[in-house]
Amino acid sequence: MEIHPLVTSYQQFITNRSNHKIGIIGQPDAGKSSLINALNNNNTAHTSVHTDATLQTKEYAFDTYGILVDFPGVGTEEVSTGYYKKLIQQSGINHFVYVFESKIKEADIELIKYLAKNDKELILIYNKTDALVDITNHDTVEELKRDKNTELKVTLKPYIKKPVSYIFVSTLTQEGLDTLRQTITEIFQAQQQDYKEKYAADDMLESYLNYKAHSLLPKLFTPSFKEVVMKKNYQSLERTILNHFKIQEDDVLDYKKEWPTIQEHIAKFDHPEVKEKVSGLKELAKIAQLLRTVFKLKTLNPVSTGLGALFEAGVVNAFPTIQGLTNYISEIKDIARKILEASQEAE
Ligand SMILES: Nc1nc2c(ncn2[C@@H]2O[C@H](COP(=O)(O)OP(=O)(O)O)[C@@H](O)[C@H]2O)c(=O)[nH]1
Ligand SMILES: [Mg+2]
Repeated sequence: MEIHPLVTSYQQFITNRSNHKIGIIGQPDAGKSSLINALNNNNTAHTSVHTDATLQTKEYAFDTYGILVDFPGVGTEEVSTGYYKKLIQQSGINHFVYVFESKIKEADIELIKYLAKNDKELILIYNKTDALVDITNHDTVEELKRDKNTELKVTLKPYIKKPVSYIFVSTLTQEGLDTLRQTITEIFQAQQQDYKEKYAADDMLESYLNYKAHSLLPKLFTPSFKEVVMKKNYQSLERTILNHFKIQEDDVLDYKKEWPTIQEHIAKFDHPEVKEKVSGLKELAKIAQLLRTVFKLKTLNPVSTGLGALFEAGVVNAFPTIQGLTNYISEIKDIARKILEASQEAE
């Protein structure tokens, strides 16, 4: 079935508020990009023999949900630790795979300290295990790995409370790749679960609808708002509102018995008795109150152009018009809510 454009827009809204990324960071030339390729079983990330080729982050789809983000190397001439911290912060990512291939360096410690302080989750990787050999041939590979873990524990003890150890991997021999793939898959599954919970949450739906109402303002209260109102050309406003909420004719027919119009809503308030009660300054105050509630506004700045023009033109009793307009918007918002509620149940 075709996905409703409003549903697509809500999905994007939730995606933007959910984590679905894992950052691959660590020492230069440690094999970060190679790991992304190995995990994906295809060659997409750019790897390099000489220096770390990545200066910016690059994203690679891991599965239908998760994205692996390739970072530059930590502690190179090109990328200062300050710039690196900024990259991490801007990414908004919470989970990181930190890749080592040699002794832990000053720059690594500084970055890990920063990550721990910012409550980021860390998976520690020791790559190129195939090259882990003792030149004097005294120690076995197992002993070398144990020493590496000891170095890790001792060095990171001041910064990370929980016990730490490496996942030993090699993109060359495939060692440890299944374990790493499994760990990453579990993180993405948890993130996807979180996405689903957010998608189904009532308060997320309300905050999306409020965001939609809010972003409708500049489209309605344009400099031509006055003309539209004076000519009672409400269809153009209706079209703007329907388009903005991505509501189609079929939707209106599905969820409403009658076709709502602004004119009809205005008529309900355009009685002489109602008119007499509100006038002048009092009217302006009422309009302001109404708009603040409907659009969740802190100030009236975004609508002042349109409203100002209305009052300059001496449109008396603008209250029924604004009331009719906002009631119409509420009705369309209700249809949008129902469409999205149906999609929440279908999830
Ligand atoms: N021996 C060995 N070399 C590797 C391994 N993984 C990557 N490399 C090599 O390390 C170099 C740097 O790899 P790259 O993925 O570009 O590292 P990045 O800078 O961390 O992204 C390349 O020449 C890779 O072929 C590994 O597991 N074993
Ligand atoms: Mg790279």
